[in-house]
Amino acid sequence: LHRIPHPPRRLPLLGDVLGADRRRPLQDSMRFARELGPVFRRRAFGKEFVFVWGARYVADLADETRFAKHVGLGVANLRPVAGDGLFTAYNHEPNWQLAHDVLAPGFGREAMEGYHGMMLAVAERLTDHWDRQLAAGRTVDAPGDMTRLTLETIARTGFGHDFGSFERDRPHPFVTAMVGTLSHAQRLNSVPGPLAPLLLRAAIRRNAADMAYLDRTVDALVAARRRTGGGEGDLLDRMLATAHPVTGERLSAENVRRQVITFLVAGHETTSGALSFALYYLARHPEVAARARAEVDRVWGDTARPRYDEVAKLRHVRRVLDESLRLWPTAPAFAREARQDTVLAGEHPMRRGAWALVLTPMLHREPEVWGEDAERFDPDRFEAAAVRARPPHTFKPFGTGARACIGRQFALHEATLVLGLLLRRYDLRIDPAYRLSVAERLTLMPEGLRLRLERRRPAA
Ligand code: MNH
Repeated sequence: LHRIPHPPRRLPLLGDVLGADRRRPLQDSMRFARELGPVFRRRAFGKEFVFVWGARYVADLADETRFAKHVGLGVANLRPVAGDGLFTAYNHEPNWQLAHDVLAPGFGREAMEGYHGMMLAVAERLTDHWDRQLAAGRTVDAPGDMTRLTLETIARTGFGHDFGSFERDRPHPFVTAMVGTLSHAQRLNSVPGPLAPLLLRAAIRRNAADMAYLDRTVDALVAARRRTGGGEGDLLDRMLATAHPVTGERLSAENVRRQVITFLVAGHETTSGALSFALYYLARHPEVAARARAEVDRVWGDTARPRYDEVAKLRHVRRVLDESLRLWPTAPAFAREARQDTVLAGEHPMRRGAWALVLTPMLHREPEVWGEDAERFDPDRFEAAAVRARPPHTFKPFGTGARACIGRQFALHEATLVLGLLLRRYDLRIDPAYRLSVAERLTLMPEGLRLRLERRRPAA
């Protein structure tokens, strides 16, 4: 450990928190990364945290035989909310494998095809909403509306539920409570553990109320399904009724509750951010938007409702999305722990259980991989030939290994579909004075991003 660089100014008790931006810990770590290099450490409240972003080291951490997911920091702080749900489960908890095996088919091709029509219906609620804003001469709140869209999509496809997000002026209370618990989990890392009850008394009380609200929402949703019987084989049906293909075991009622919260949160917050950043870059780079739009026109033509298999054909739109996720991977870090005593990249000895945090936005800016112009937005980096030329494990917005994102295809399908529909229908204009500001609540979101729309052509 002593060979790993750390910031020069260290306080006896507080460590490296001096000058730290407690509201933006990720961007703060990115600053340290640029100063200190591909592996560095920060101390906070007597604990030492190791950060890794150099491509060589991340590739080594991706070796599943020697490393595994570590449930720590922000993820661990979500345990009271998401318990042993898929995202927050410890590797050794039997409920992880059980739920993974039961729910994985819910993200297979057949299931995805079944979601497509519902995704399209929700996207049309978005364009109806945007048409009304446009007619009223108003700009649109891009992150707010992307959150409306993605929450309705996961609620509808996963749970047959409608939050009515587009019929509300303010975010649904579920969203407010969720953002509350995510922000709280992040804030817990910025105070010394033992002092948290004292320093965050009011916040802890508010968090308890937020968690209770999430629980109540989910319990009502599950009770309704138990009353009315099956949906159409959606995630909730699988959670309630599907037995493990080998052991025949089912998820317990308490575990179902944790999974529903997990999917409602994990299933919309990061996709909303990804869509919002993509809209930001499209509005900032009209030439990129024009090229993507030309592709939509060519591939979809005037088809009002593109079919499932027509979405993946939007290759350039997908590259816009990938490039946005490169610069701002909306789940911006993941932790890896050593399964046994080992040496990271032949350099840094790690004991069994020792862990490091991968800083994805910095991995995605690693000059040796992405070039000296890594800060520049350029979807062509995801041309097939360029992708093939890059070493593996250099683009990791969905994490890695057995615990990587189960909703990856779901998110990519939904986001590509929606970007295609929006590009085809509107010109996106951004206030030239807007400067990208990235808000953090464990996940990333562009802050204060408003777009002015222009209708491109009459309704298809
Ligand atoms: Mn998702 C895990 C990013 C969309 C459900 N997700 C992860 C991880 C990352 C991630 C990174 C791994 C975290 C870790 O190693 O600690 N997820 C994303 C991003 C998007 C996303 C960037 C959108 C863009 N995720 C979705 C969607 C769903 C979903 C959509 C559900 C419908 N994600 C999950 C679940 C896990 C996860 C569940 C935990 C999987 C596991 O550990 O088995």
